[in-house]
Amino acid sequence: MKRMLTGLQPTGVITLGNYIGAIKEMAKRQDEYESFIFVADLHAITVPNMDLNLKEKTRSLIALYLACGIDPNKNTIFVQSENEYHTNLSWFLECNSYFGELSRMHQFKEKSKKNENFTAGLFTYPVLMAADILLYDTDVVPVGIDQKQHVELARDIAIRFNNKYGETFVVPEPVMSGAGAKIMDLIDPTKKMSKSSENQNGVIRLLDDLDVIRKKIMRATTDSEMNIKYDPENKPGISNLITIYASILNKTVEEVEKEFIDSNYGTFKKAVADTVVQEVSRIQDKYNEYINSDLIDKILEEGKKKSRIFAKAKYEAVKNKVGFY
Ligand code: ATP
Ligand code: LTN
Repeated sequence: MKRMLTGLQPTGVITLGNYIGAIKEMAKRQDEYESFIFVADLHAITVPNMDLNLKEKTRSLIALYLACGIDPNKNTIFVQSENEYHTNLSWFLECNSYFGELSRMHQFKEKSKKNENFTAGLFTYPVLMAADILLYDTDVVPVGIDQKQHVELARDIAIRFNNKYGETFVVPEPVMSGAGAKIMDLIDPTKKMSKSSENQNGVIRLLDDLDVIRKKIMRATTDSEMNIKYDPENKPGISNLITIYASILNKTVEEVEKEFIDSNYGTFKKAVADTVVQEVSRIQDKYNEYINSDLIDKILEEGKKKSRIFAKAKYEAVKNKVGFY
């Protein structure tokens, strides 16, 4: 059976973008693959943030994974920092990565601009991500489009290592959820909906109050036309709402356009709001069941054991290939 793996950072409550771009895709494919999903807490400390509260955020993220349909019987669920082979392998990969290629990573360029005192960890972030992926012989990595370049780097590193030391790593592929690979901000639909966005009115968090979610959608920026047409360049706001509606209901963009051919923006927004609220409400009910249960501790204990078995074997193989004592 082929393998699938993804991770999210515990940097805040996950957004509708994270859900549509990564988690929903993972849940959809969990029967087809042997799958691993983890909390990328080591990645979360690459940016300065005094308010990380990692323990609580990690637990909350696991409860959200479960609430979003990640089945603990079909996935190995674990916390990255509980498995030291990730950082161990990262060193070997750093020694097979180039300063130039890491300097070209879009995320690094963007985040290092925000704070001139950026850390070395922010720079080597994509190499740790490659280690996360390559440790498990991962075939596919569901991610949003912003992470595609990082998965491509993991591919390059795997190929380079295999050429130098002999066949060691499976070469992974990113998989993206079509139009849903990039959900945009509701207020500024030319930028990505992001957990760490300054204006929260443009961001839907999965634990937001349902009335607040409805209001955010009803106030989403649109345009001065009246037709519900998918045209991201000229109609980014409406196109984003079409994407959200289509992704949640597993419809195509064309089906949505047809459904609302005679509707005005108010009617369409209300339909989008109803759909999102219904989906999020279902997720929140499940979240509340899980968040205080000891199921989370059991899942993580098991995930830690299982992930370490896989990771240790691969790490030992890498050490042997490189020729260590
Ligand atoms: P931050 O704002 O802290 O950088 P983020 O919201 O971008 O966080 P990540 O934890 O970096 O979220 O991303 C988790 C996963 O969700 C990744 O696979 C990423 O590609 C995907 N993702 C993030 N934002 C979106 C979005 N707006 N649309 C689709 N996928 C997204
Ligand atoms: N960088 C990713 C999180 C992440 C990840 C991974 C995703 C860390 N390691 C391995 C897929 C596979 C992000 O979402 N910001």
